[in-house]
Amino acid sequence: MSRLIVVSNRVTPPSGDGEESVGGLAMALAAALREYSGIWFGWSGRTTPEFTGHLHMSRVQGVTVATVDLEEADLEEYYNGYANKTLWPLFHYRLDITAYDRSFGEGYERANRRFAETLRPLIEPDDLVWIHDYHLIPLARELRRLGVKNRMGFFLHIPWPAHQLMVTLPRHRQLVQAMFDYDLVGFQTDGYLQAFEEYVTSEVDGMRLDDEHIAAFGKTVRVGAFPIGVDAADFSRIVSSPRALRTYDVMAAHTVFRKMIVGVDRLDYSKGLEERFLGFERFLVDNPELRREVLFLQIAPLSRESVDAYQEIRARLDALSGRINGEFADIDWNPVRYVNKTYRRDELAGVYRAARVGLVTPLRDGMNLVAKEYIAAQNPEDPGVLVLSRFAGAADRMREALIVNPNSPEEISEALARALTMEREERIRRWRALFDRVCREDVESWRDSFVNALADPPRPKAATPQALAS
Ligand code: GDG
Repeated sequence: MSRLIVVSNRVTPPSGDGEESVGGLAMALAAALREYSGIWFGWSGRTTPEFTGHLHMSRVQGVTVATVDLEEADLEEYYNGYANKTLWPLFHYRLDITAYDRSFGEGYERANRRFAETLRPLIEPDDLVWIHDYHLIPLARELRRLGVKNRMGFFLHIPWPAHQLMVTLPRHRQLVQAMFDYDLVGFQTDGYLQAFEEYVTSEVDGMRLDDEHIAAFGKTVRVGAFPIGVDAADFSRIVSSPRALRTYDVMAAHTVFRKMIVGVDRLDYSKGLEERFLGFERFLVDNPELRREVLFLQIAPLSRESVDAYQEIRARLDALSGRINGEFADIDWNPVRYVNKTYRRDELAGVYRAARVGLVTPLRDGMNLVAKEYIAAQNPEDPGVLVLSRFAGAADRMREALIVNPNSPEEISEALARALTMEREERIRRWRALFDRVCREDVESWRDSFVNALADPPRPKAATPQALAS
């Protein structure tokens, strides 16, 4: 079996003490690398005044980890800049806060070049190279420039935006062209893959050759939808760990005579937290008889705090939760409990299990792993109900959830009322179908289907001269 080299911006292997970092990508990659011998390469999370290219090598929980420090300017222009102020908002349909700053684009190219130069000596001839996410789109191009001939795959964890949004990005063509230096490009859903195809066919005269291949810029790339999953078996196991059980008991004690609604999200404007709070407020107004029977717990660990938009949403959520509690609280009850702390994974499992409703309402989300974790953690005899945004990639394959438009407080309110009053029989029926799929389409099957496709591609039909020339 070939060695696997996984590359992602941040490298956060499991620490083994339950204190894993927050973020879907880290969760998934830690699980993916457990099975393969190989290397996980990325940014150390540290900066130096000048770039040195010095590699830090270590071995953590059976995974060889190689990291490099970046220069301070890289942090500003590449990470906080192009990645998190340009591509993240644009790909999540937030044109209004997308920054198109030329220095960000230059920093992005520079950081990708530096990653390529540092990674190059670690790559052996038979290695498969699997590059992750929007921070690193041009990495294969830079590695090819340095002579790397290995098979290289790219997986995009976030949505691919509609054509008309994509073209608002200066130098969008160069960014897309860089994707054709991969052998395989994976998206979370068929919808994102279609949006990519639409860009390529209408903007740069590319063409689809067959079910799995697209040609443009004189090259052919294999493409596919590879919906990411969670480590469902592990989640079902940790839900009965001592710490998960204790957390469950604590939550149950705090919600005697009440049902808990839970949301768990990195504090990010794409997650629809404001709209969710407004939907919950609507529910309180519309359902006076259910009002005192519920408690809404929102866990939202802080992220990307040096980006202004994240500070702004934090301030707005503080105000909104205060307003709702101010309006509805009683001497023995606060409707909203809003916390910005990070919890251990086993504690989260206990919280999910204690919640009658999992409220997952992003405005846009590549997949959303919380929806799947919530399902994995439920008690089969008395499961809760998942309320899920139609704009999460997860909604494609989780139709037994109550699907809502997160922009509509009325839809959120109605779904909450329905979830809270749903008979056990219906809850079990819906949960069973969701659970079976979450277990089948887990992180292992995601990893294996991507790596197998990368290792062993079917031969594409020959591209037409027209497509190859464009
Ligand atoms: C990106 C894409 C895609 C949250 N709070 C705590 C905590 N978390 C964990 C959750 C979950 C992960 O963070 C969040 O994953 P999501 O998938 O919901 O979202 P993103 O971080 O935006 O991930 C997303 C994903 O990549 C994978 O491809 O699904 O669409 O945006 O695992 O449990 N974990 C701990 N404490 C917390 O307080 N330990």
